Amino acid sequence: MSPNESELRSPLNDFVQAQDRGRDADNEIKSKLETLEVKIEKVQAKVEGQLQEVENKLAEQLHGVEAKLERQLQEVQTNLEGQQTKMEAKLEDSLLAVKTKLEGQQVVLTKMENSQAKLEENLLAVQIKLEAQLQVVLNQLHALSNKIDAAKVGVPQQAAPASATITFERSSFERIGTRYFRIVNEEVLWNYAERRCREMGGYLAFLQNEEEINAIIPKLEKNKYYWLGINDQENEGHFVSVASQKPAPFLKWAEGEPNDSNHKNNCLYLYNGKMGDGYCSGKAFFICQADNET
Ligand SMILES: [Ca+2]
Ligand SMILES: [Ca+2]
Repeated sequence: MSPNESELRSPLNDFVQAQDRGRDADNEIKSKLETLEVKIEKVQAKVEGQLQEVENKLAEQLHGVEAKLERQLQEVQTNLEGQQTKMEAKLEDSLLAVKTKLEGQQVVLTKMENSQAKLEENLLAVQIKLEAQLQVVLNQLHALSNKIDAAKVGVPQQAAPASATITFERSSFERIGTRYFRIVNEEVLWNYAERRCREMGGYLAFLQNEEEINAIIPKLEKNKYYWLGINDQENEGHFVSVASQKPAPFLKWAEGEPNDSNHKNNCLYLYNGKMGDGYCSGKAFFICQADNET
């Protein structure tokens, strides 16, 4: 080997050695890198595992919260429904109680009305009986007076004329205008007034024209209702005279009348010179007439 050669060999060797060393270093780095990679993979797997765990836990908790909320909602709903049912039941009870109470009051009212009607009927019967008795006594007195008169003038006794009763009854009516009337200042139902006039031998009166109204007004009390013998009980709006059974030929309505209030105004009254339809079950004074012309 030439010195040159040996001189050259040394650096070459150095180079080769250096190269070997470099290779070793490379291998080492590579191996370290591989180890690192494995470590990273492990960490990654671990992190992924933990993440999954956290996710699962969260999902579980969420589920739990949802279920709890649903339960609470259900509870609230059940509670509300219960309260509603309770309130409904309570309301129904109260309504029923009120209804029962009202019905009870109605029964009492009906009973009272019935007993009042009965009482009025009894009173009417007694009054009619007394009036009939009075009539008999008056007739006897009248006959007796005739007898006395006949005895006084010395003529033979005559039986009292058959018309004596009528004559007497007529005498209780007064001439107002061209006809005979009797004004009774006693407040009674329309039916009763109608009956009373017939008991007296007349009819519940009707006024034929303006002159008769003008003639009778001074005999009547102001602001008082007087029943007249006209009604539309048979046929609504068709006012018929109870004396003649004919349609009323003359009507002088007050303002707003006739209004058939509540479909129950069927009996005619006179009030301050004008007429109106009133409740037959109301009470008023009344006027009788002796004839049945109208
Ligand atoms: Ca009517
Ligand atoms: Ca009326």
